[in-house]
Amino acid sequence: MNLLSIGGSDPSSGAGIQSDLRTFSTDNVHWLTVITAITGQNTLKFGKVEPVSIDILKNQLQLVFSDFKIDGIKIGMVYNSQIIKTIYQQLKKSKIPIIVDPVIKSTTGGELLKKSAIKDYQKYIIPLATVITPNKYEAEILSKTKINAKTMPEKTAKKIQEMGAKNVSITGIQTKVNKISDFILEKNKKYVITGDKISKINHGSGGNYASAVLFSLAKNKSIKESLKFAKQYTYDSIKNAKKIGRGIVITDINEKDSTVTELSESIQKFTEIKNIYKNIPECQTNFVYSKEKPKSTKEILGISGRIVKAGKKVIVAGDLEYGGSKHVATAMLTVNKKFPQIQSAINIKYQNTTISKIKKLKLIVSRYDRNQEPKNVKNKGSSIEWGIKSAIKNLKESPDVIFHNGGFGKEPMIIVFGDTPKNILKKILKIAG
Ligand code: PXL
Repeated sequence: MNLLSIGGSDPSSGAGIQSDLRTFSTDNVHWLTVITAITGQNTLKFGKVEPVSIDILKNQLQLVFSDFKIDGIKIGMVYNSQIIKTIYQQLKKSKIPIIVDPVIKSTTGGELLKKSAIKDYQKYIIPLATVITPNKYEAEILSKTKINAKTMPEKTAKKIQEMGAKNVSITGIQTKVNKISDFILEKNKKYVITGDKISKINHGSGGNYASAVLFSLAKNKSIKESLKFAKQYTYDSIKNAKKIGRGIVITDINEKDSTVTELSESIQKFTEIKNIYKNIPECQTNFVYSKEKPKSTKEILGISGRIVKAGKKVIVAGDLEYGGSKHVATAMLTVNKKFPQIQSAINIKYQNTTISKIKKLKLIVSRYDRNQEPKNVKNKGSSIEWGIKSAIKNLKESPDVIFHNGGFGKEPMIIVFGDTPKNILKKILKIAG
């Protein structure tokens, strides 16, 4: 996926464009960049700022937009009114998610948005936002209201929303000791996301938060899911912050593969479903998840062993590995070629009661008949690919479930498909929970 970061250059690489380039590289994200200003700074102090000329700003925007398919945009430092208006002209008709990270002052005190440009920022940049992510200080400046230490900043968020931002997340509201909360105002709902506080003055956390929101939204996750994901991501980046220079620490991204994190969480939850052991087939269960557009089963994450039954308990035998599953991964890969949004699958025991539930729930279900399998397919060992292909041949929408009733010496099987492991869990809870 291609994400575009519009912002300033920070030679310490703690924030700005350079910081974004360090995020989500293990998740196949290619960052495109449009530089608005060059700053001189280190971890001790802020030096000078030089905005780029409008001519080169326009040229960067035009060449980036005329070539690449862009899945989402983050706007950071914009500095002055001319830059603001130029960005607005380019983005005003955009349909992809835009995260606006209001960058006003650096932790070391540098001015990143000119006072004279605040009005134009409100008029042109804020309305572009799918989500705007000010901290408490930035929210106060943009809304010209003070946030009371005790109450949640609903009024402030509402003011920013009235300026045109679709969704507002005001971060870093201290509510309890050792806890830090974000106040969120969506179109018709408000809520608070609270997490543990780490008291570390750092360089980079605000930008990390905004790019994580963008990454998640560009993957079609909901606003709430994306903000929760970003909060955890930011927490990890602060926890992992490093003293690179002689001044404040620079946040660091744990290069934990998010595919691994998501799948292992869902496997854990799967094993905790009540009586789930009744759904484990003789050949055991595998649960797979892949990044976008896998080329082979080697690019699909699965359990190198299986999820196995041990009495009435279910345990995970083996580790998560790319290429860890053969059968379920092949089934997923085959579906993915026709329906690219399907990136996850699990196999469960065939039971008539399960099939009846699936049919009642009006899920999209298809089947294949192993007795129809041509001999050359069997000999080649490509039964699953053949079966799944024949099951989806006439489908117009992506399948939730594909099953077969078995064959000579072959156990019947149900495979559940979804875009993410979480989505699969939801289906499993309905049909087998
Ligand atoms: O984190 C805000 C930020 C964004 N962009 C640039 C910065 C800073 C903070 O210092 O320098 C270029």
